[in-house]
Amino acid sequence: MVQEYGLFVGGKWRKSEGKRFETRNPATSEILATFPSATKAEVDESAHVAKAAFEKWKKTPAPRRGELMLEAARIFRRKKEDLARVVTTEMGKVLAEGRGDVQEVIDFYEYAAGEGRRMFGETTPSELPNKMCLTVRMPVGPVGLITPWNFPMAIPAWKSGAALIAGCPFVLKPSSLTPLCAAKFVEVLEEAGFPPGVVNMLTGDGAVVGDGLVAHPDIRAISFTGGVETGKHVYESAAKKMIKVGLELGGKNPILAMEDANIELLMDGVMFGAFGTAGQRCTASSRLIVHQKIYDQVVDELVERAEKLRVGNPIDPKIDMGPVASADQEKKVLEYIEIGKKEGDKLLTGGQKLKGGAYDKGFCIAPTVFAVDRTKRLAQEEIFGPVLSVLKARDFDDAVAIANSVRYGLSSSIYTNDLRWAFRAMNDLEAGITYVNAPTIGAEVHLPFGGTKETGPTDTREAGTTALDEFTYWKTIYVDYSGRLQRAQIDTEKIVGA
Ligand code: UN1
Repeated sequence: MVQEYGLFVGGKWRKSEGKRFETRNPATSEILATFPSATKAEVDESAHVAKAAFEKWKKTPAPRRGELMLEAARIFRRKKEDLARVVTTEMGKVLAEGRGDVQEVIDFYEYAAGEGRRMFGETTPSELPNKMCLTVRMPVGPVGLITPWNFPMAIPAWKSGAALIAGCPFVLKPSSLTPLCAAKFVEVLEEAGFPPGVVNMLTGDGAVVGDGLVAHPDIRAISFTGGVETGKHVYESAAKKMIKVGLELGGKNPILAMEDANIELLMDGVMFGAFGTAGQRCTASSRLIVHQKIYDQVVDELVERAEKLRVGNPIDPKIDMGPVASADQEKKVLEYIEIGKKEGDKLLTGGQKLKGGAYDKGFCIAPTVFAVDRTKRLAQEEIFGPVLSVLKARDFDDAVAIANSVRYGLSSSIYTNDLRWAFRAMNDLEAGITYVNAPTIGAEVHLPFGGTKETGPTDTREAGTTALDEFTYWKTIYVDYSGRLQRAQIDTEKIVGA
């Protein structure tokens, strides 16, 4: 019996008037559960419910909000293994990475809970006597969270954790490829005991639920992670309504390999960065920019390593890389492989869908490496699959020029033991994140996560204390306890006691 889920609105799972859709295991095609496509009326209702809940939630002291989040973190910890299996089964990343996804939820909820006892503002002297000035963060109101399928629990946790501690009820709209992960996530929040209406989840079409939330007058901020084209659309619609919008829109993240790099370390990093989560990360290492002096050696080792990766059902602990997430995703990646071939890029290994036996039921693509020229589409466009483009650089400056030649700017990395190159890279790479001697993935929850250029035009940052900026505005407060009218900029001669 396939489980049929409803919508989570106002603290209850409820039926929907909308059509149902299935979610499947991308390794086996097995149907895992069915979900409703919420209707416009249901979007309206959830926004109203969130708005009603806002009045109480914003008045709940932030440390109390944090206690509920700590309770949720405890439940996530207890259920970690089961939840990790849901991530692996529905999304297709290997189990170790599924566990990582859930661990990121625990880490961020614990971290954000603590923010309830900090959430620091500033106090500063007034220019007038017997007057004080301070700044406090205020919650913007109910918010909409639109999340992708590649980190199906971690990204909802980053967004919801920041919203909750800030005092904002939310309506989560998860990707239609991973609604089961989102439902399991919401079930934990339900068990933790958040007040009705603070946590809401609607599954369904982007055009109805996503657009509906962005446009709804009660929704006061949107946080979106996904592709650039959808991100532009969200940005435009949010601008029409003049609300806050946080965007995290992908990358074409480079690893720079300098001539003195530790090759063994580099190879370990490239394998994890490029082929972990089958390359389906905004932070995937999708370009390897190699100094000409070590280029041939690096390419040989890369091909050897890529060919050793065991691809298959990610629930099997012997497997290194799972399938891509869906038939559409597979089609898109295979199209890019064809584009590479047509544009004359040199296919070094992989380049095809894996077929035969169990492979015929899933969407496995061989780990693929192309030698690519810097202007080609495979060197410029985000593929979101197990396809790595290798580029040859003349020297450090050339490597940086290649790295910065794309429209994205999320993560970046350099492998070198020379301090000069390491520090210059930290300055010169146009990206929200730079790693030294580590691949482009590995973000920790207490540091800001986000990018520049088309990755993050709103300059918002998830995780870290910066996460609060997405869901709060600053209020500046002046308290005059002098008992008389004091005029800033005008009463300049007044001195205490005068
Ligand atoms: C993403 O790539 O979509 O280390 C998010 C990282 C992860 C999060 C990645 N924790 O970069």
